[in-house]
Amino acid sequence: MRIPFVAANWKMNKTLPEALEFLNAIRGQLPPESEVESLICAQSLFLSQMLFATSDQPLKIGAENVYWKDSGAYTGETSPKALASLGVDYVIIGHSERRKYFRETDEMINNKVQAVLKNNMLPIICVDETMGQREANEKVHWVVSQVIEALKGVSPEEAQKITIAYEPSWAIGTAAATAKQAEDGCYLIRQTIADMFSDECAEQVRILYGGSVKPNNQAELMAMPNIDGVLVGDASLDPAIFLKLVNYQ
Ligand code: G2H
Repeated sequence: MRIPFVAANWKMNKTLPEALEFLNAIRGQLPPESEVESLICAQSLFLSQMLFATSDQPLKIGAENVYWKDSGAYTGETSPKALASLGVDYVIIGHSERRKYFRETDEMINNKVQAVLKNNMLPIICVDETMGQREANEKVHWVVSQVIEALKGVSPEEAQKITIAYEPSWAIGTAAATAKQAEDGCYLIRQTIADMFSDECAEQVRILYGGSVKPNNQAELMAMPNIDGVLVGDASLDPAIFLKLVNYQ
């Protein structure tokens, strides 16, 4: 059974005091991990303090990006080995903002996926689709190829531990996809996993929808058979709204 997953992507928001104030505000109000897995992904520079502040809470802490080499002369990058040493659980990889503003390619994303798995963390791989591609009916090719490229060299045992987030960039920060549009994208991703690995593996993989998720559209999205959770940006920045999202049941 796939446990529902509510993941916050704070992006480049909040200072350390603001992050700690948020964590204090949600303390003691999170659902048990056996019912809903709750995650906050934040800027790497204060993940260690966030982990320390939530060590007794049913909350996972994740990074928003990482480099693929464990060490070396890569000034300014974040090592996956160093992230893992903090106790970080998840790393978002290939968010559309990274693909767009930082020119991340499928090959770079694949390197990062492998580095995260090698360091015993779990990747949340984002796959994107623009409105232009949707209108030109290129969605199938585009989404499928991003999944295939991201998972090159990944073993079936590793593949079943990953999470994939379907985040059509036409729905980010504006109006969400309808539940049916989101389900179509997530279904396509699950079929791709089944084709690459096996039906059993596809049954294990959690697939999230991301793009303008709010408490008022979350339940409908998460009721879809292939949507196991949500990756939430803007709405996750307010503690009261985050609590609504994780306690949606
Ligand atoms: C998509 C999403 C979180 P938002 O970027 O990854 O952000 O919920 O603000 O659309």
